[in-house]
Amino acid sequence: MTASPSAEPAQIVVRLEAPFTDQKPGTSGLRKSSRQFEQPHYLESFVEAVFRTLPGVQGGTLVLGGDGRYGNLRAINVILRMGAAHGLNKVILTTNGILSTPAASNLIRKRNAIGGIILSASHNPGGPDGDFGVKVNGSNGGPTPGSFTDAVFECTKSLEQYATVEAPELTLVTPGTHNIGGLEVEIIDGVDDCVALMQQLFDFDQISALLRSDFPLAFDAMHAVTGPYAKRVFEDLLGAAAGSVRNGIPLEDFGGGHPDPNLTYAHELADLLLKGDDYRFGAACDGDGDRNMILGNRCFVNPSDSLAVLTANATLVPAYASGLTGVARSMPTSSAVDVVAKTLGIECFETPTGWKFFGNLLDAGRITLCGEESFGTGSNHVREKDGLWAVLFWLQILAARRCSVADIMSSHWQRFGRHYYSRHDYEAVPSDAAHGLYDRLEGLLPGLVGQSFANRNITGADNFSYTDPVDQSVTKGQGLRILLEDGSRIVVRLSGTGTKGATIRVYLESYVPSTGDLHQDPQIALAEMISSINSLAEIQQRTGMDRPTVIT
Ligand code: VG1
Ligand code: CO
Repeated sequence: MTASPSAEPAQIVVRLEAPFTDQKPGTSGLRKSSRQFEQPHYLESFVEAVFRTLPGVQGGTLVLGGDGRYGNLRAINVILRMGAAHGLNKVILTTNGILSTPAASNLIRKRNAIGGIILSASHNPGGPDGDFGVKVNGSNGGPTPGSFTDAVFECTKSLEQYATVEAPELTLVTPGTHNIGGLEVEIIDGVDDCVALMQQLFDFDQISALLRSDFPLAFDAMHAVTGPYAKRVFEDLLGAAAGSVRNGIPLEDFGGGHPDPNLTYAHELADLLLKGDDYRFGAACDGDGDRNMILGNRCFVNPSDSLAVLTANATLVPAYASGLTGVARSMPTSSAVDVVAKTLGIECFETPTGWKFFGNLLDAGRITLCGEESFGTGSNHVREKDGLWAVLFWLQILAARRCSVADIMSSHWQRFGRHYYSRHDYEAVPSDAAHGLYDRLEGLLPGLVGQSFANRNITGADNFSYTDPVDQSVTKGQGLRILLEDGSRIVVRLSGTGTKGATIRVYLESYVPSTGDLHQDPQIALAEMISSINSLAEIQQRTGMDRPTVIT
């Protein structure tokens, strides 16, 4: 441990020539290109607004880290200096500034911090030509609510100056304690606390017995944040073969890849599992470690189904052995989990897209598990989705049931029926074209009820609005829904995380009961709905794209 001398550093007030007007956070924090973040004072403006808005900064403890992308260490040092100027008492950092989003959530809770700042643009590419992002979490460990991000945005729009101090750069290579004036900077190993939490939740001996049997697994960290965590957990502690964790060293540009664990961007892993027979289990996580993709031999697990399977099998995990209080899913996520919740006799909530909407339900003890179709699953152990946790949950189920991933899916559908589901993403669409398409479709909605669509009647069409059951706050305009008479539905949304043009997301869902055909290709099962929404929304004409960028 080293303690640097703590002479009171000089306070500096920097005046802005003009405020920034574009610092509105999206679905998950402020996300912009690295170049935008490199403009003089850009990061500082947002951080100043955060420090002025977040309760408890004076004398408080803050957790700080990121997914290791280009700009991470620079941003950490900027925030440390500004934190010192704003009277923070302590900042908890992790070695090399590497901290996954769920690990940050855990640290905030464990160390009674006022919150955390996570430097990540999640699954967006990194590097000088990629994206950077800043997420702010509150004292419960979860993403701050819309009321907070709105207040931060308002503050940035009229910001005249920010405060910082002079201090030498920290390199964060080794654990230790430093001081910047009255601010204590504690650097810890970020993996330890996360591993300890996982060991409390899961039966590591049972999973280890599985992994030490004939059960080769491949985990793809995509050169992003989960590498060090995954190596410790899967290889060092659970006994998976050395090399099971692939692309395990975090790189500033994620090795040039797109750290989004789906069939398109994690195709190397997908090919290993879906086209070959060397592995029984495969998983990948995203840039900041909160997403997960689960694969079995010749089997892709749709994330909506994954949430349903975890719910149905939760009592196999020690932490959930006594059952779940309730579950929640985001609106575009399929209703597969609803059917399980009904069978279990527990509450099931439908929230808007984004993890922040689960926070109140988790804090109030109304739900134990929650998830989104976008490869996010989590529980009340933290207040973020948690990629590694989801992988361990699946391994625990496999260790207890000793069957293949494909068997688990088949038996699940035989019991609950199958929700055929797919998401079609049209990325980097010119903003005007995307908004034109969306606005036109919204305008059509009132006239759609009673009309025929994909050989079914439309029974409802609206823009989803949510009333939080805990604090009664209302969130409107969360996505266009077209509901069909047989429970099928189509949802159209514009992404709130993209940085290039606009991304249109089309979500398709259709239920087949356990007596129906359970083993179709979802693109075929949903084909009629796909072509109907394409023509109704004029997707091809308006985007100029003849197929989606990503199909899940
Ligand atoms: C996307 C997903 C959403 C998720 C969000 C943040 O948002 O659809 O489900 O919560 O990313 O995840 P959007 O607005 O682009 O559809 V992460 O891993 O980027 O923090
Ligand atoms: Co993420």
